[in-house]
Amino acid sequence: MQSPVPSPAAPAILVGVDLGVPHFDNDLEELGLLAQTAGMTPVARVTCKRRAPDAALFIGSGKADEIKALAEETGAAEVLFDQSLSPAQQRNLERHLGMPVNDRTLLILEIFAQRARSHEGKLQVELARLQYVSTRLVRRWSHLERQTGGAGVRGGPGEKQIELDRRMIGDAIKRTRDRLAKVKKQRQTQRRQRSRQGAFAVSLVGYTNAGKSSLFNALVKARAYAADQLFATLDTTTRQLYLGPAVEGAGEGAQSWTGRSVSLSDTVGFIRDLPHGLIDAFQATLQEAADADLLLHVVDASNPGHPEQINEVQRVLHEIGAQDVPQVLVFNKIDALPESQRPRAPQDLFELEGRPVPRLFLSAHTGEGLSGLRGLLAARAQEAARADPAEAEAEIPQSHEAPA
Ligand SMILES: Nc1nc2c(ncn2[C@@H]2O[C@H](COP(=O)(O)OP(=O)(O)OP(=O)(O)O)[C@@H](O)[C@H]2O)c(=O)[nH]1
Ligand SMILES: [Mg+2]
Repeated sequence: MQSPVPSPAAPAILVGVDLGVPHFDNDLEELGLLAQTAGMTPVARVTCKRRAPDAALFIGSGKADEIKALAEETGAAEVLFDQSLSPAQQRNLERHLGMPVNDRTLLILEIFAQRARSHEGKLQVELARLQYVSTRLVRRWSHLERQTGGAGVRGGPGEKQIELDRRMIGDAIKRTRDRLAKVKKQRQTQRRQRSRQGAFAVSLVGYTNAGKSSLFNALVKARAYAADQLFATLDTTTRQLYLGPAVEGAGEGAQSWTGRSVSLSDTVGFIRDLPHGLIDAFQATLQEAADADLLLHVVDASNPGHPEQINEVQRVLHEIGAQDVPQVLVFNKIDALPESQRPRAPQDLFELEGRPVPRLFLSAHTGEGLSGLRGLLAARAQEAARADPAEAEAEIPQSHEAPA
C-alpha cells in the first residue's frame, strides 16, 4: 500500500456511530470543528447505526473495510471517531485500517495541549494527557512526546518498553501533580485575597463557542481571544467590570450601585463528553466558577443544539460542585436568529432543572441587550452588598490573570 503523504492540514475521515443516544450528531458537525481546531481537515464523514459497539473494532468489519476504501480514495491520513474507543478497539482499528485512529477524547486533549498558555494550564493538560496515555498502550507515549502537529500516532518505541514506559508515566504523573499542587496554592492565596477584598465575583460559564469571551470583551472592553474555534479560551482571565453610570430599567438597587464594579471572569468552555481527566485536571480553573457569587451561563441561542448544550454545562457544574451558585442564563447571538425566532421580550424566566432562572437575550456582537445585563448585575451586586456591608466598601485590584 502506498502510504499517503501527510499534508500540513492532515486530511481525516470522521466517523460517528449512532448507538441510540439522544444527542447523536448525525452531521458530525462538532467533531468536524474539533478536528479543524486541532489542525486537521475533514475530507469525508461516515455514520452508521449499531445497537452496541463491536468489542474488537467498535464498528463492524464491513464498515471498517468501507472506511479503508474511502481513505484510499480521499487520501485521508487519519480516522477520527466521535465516540470513545477502548485502547484495544483503537489498536485493532489502527491495524485494520493501516493508519492512526483517534477518538474525541484524544482530540480534545490535543486541542487543550495546543491552546494552554499559562503555566497552570499547561500543567493541567499535561496531567490529563498523562492519565489518558497511562491507560493506553506504549504507542500513545510517542504521541505524548510530540510537541505540535495533528493527533496522529507516528510510530512508537516498541512494546517491550511497556513496563519502563508505565513507570515513566507514573513518575511523570506524580511530578506533574506536585507541581500543580504548588501552583494551586498560589492561586488559592490570590483568590483569598480577592475574596477578602469582597468583590462581587461573576463568572462566565457555558458551552465552548457560545460567545463567553466575546461577551467578556464587550462588557469590560478587554481583548480576550475570541474565535470561531472550540476551546479558544483555556485560562481564566478576570477584570473588574464597571457598572454604570445610567442603568436602564434596573430598579432602585442598581441605581445606587452605579459607578461601582464587580469582578468578571472569563473561563474555559465545556463540551459534551469532556474527558474526565480534564475535569479533574482543570479542577483549579473550574473552581473559579464554583467560587463565584453569580454564574452567567452563556448559551449560543443560534445553535439548534443549545438545549443539549445547556444540559451538558449543568452536568459539568454539578461535577465541579457549582450547582448551587445562583445562575443567570444569557442567550447570546440573537443577531444571528431568523426574524421568526427572535425573542419577544428582552428578559424572561427559564426553567432550569425545575427552577425558574432569569434569562436575558442579547448579542455580544451588536451590543443589543447589554445594558439590561449590566442592570441585572448591578442589582445582584447591590443585594449582596446589603446582605454583607463589607462588600459595598470593596475595592478590587485593577486586573488579575492566571499566573503566567
Ligand atoms: N453572530 C454572533 N456571533 C457571535 C456573538 N458572540 C460571539 N460570536 C461568535 O462566536 C464564536 C465564538 O466566540 P467566543 O467568544 O470565542 O466563544 P467562547 O464561548 O469564549 O468560546 P471558547 O473560549 O472556545 O469556549 C466567534 O466566532 C464569535 O465571533 C454574537 O453575539 N453574535
Ligand atoms: Mg472563550
